Amino acid sequence: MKFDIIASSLALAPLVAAHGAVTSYQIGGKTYPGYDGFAPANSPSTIQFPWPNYDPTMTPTDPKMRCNGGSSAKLSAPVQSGQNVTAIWKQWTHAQGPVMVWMFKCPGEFGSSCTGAGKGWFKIDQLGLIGAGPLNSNNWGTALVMKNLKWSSRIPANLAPGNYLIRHELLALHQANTPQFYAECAQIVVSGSGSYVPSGNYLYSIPTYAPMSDPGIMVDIYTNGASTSYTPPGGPVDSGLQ
Ligand SMILES: *[C@@H]1O[C@H](CO)[C@@H](O)[C@H](O)[C@H]1NC(C)=O
Ligand SMILES: [Cu+2]
Repeated sequence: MKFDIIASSLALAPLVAAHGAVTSYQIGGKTYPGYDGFAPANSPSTIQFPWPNYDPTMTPTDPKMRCNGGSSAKLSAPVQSGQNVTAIWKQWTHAQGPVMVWMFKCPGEFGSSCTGAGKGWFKIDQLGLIGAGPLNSNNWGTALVMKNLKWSSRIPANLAPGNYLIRHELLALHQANTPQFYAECAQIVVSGSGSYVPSGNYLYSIPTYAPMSDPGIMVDIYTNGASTSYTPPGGPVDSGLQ
């Protein structure tokens, strides 16, 4: 009987095999379930924006680029500045490409007034090549996600308190010049006594924070396999964040 159950659950999810999505979060010792796109439509309320499936977004201009399709969540999670947010993936299968973690400060409440629209996204964390790589190796941020199925980022200690979206983005580069973006968003309420929010050149709209032609997006990791240099698209983390 056990075999029957395994076989039928595999049969129901034939497209799941090659991709992935953030499926839960750990914050301050608590686990917050994410949305499960493969669950029944009455999936419980989550801190995460709903998303339809594990499929990649293939171009940075696609509206799905922002949060894999969703635009708000029913719940939010509290986090103190300086504390970590850990994203968990049920599965992840690509070992080449950067991990980028972004935040967006809501002008006010969550919901329709905080969908992540506008030039308000900034990075808090990213990892492209580990050490010297090279490009055709498994020395990449996403290889650590494949190994650990999680990614932990510190909410900057000096970040101004408020309602924020946090967006975990994996950019898979295993197909030459065919980038695959995987991004999910969640709602977090940051507390603390900081007052810093990145501005100017550190702020981006999603979509489209970089063009398809960006050298961090349009990459052939095989032809240039020995290269030891790679710059993730969307600029650096603001060094004013502490
Ligand atoms: C918190 O996140 C930082 C990266 O921002 C990481 O270096 C550190 O190991 C994380 N701490 C924990 C306890 O996971
Ligand atoms: Cu995939």
